[in-house]
Amino acid sequence: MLALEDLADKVDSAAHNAFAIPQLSSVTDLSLDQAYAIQKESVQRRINRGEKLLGIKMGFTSRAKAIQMGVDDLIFGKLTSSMLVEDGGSISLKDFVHPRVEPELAFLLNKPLDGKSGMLEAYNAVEAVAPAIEIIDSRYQDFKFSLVDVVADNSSSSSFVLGPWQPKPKDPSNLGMILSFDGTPVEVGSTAAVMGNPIRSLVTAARMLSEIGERLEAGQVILTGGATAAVALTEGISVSAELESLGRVNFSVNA
Ligand code: OOG
Ligand code: MG
Repeated sequence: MLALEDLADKVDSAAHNAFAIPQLSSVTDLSLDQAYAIQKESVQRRINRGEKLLGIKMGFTSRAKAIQMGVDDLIFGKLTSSMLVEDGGSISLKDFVHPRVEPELAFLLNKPLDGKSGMLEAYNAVEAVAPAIEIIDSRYQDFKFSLVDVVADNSSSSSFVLGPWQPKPKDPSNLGMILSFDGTPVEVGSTAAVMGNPIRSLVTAARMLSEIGERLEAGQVILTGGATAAVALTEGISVSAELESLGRVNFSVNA
């Protein structure tokens, strides 16, 4: 059994330097608790480099994502300041291993949420919503992993782009979303695909964090999970996500 700190170094270094590594589960047995401990250690390395914690991303909250990756347990990861790409900004593929994008609904909180919060409390804690694109990037070879591997790798968190914050809709549970490359739709879905209602993803994030003694805080951003399968990025494209009644968010990939 390798020390969890060594495994955290491994995933952190792979993410920081953009290279692929074998799955941790191919060299050692890990429990889910140990995987989250590795995630915590690796995020701590980012904080030690001066990054700020901005929020949480939820994973596998839609069937489309669970089927695509072959994992159907809900997971979370941490979002930090170095991951934020400005709306309309650009990225370079050399900073990633094999990045993919997925359209998401983001929430901004105006109060903390604990693990006992229900749907109404969670909705009331939402200050604003925004269309978002998550750029996921597994550090594992061929983008293949087991549940414990992906959790240890901060749930593939890599970058995210937020559109303009908007007042929350009365009902965010069935908003159409379109992911486009160079203006051509590549995935079409609905926020309904995210646990029937993205607010449920927020409730789940609060519950899962409370199980490890943490809490969602006011000012944090929650990415509620990809509503469609993720699509691989290629050089030189422009990527946009449009959410019904909430507008759009976009970025481009350098040629
Ligand atoms: C894991 C991250 C899943 C989502 O929105 O479902 C995720 C992965 O697919 O690599 O971010
Ligand atoms: Mg995601």
